[in-house]
Amino acid sequence: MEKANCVCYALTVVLTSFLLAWSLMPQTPSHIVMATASIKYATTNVDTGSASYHITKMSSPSPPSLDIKIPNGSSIQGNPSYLPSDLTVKKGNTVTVANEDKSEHTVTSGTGLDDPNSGNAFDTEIIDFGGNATIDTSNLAPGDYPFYCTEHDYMKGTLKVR
Ligand SMILES: [Cu+2]
Repeated sequence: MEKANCVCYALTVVLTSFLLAWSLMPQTPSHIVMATASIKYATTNVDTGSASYHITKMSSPSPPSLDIKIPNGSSIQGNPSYLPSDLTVKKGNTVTVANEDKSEHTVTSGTGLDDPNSGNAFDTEIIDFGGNATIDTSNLAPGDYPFYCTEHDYMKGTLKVR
């Protein structure tokens, strides 16, 4: 047999086998295939709908703020001192402190000037009017850390590391 004829014969065998296999397969009318497809599609939509509902529920709360603001007027006793005064963070988070008052302030760990452990956990030291400071919590053991301002020790808050 010539080479060309040989190739032609092989192709014919393959094609015939394919057609034979196809004809032996149970035939499904195309409208049933399409109906099944749309049922599957509808089911998928229902699933996707419920999945995206859960995703929306999980992602909708805004991430907790890691900022402490010292608002204008905070040096006056009785005014809000730290906003928030009670902040929960994850160990490793960095807390940013913004002093928006017209006085100098600190965020110093401890219960007050008479606390012997004052400033041991963290201490921003003096933050100038309009200035910022950060508190790195990566070296803090999980727990509640009261803090205060060394310039105005009635300014108090709690940093909760989890
Ligand atoms: Cu202060």
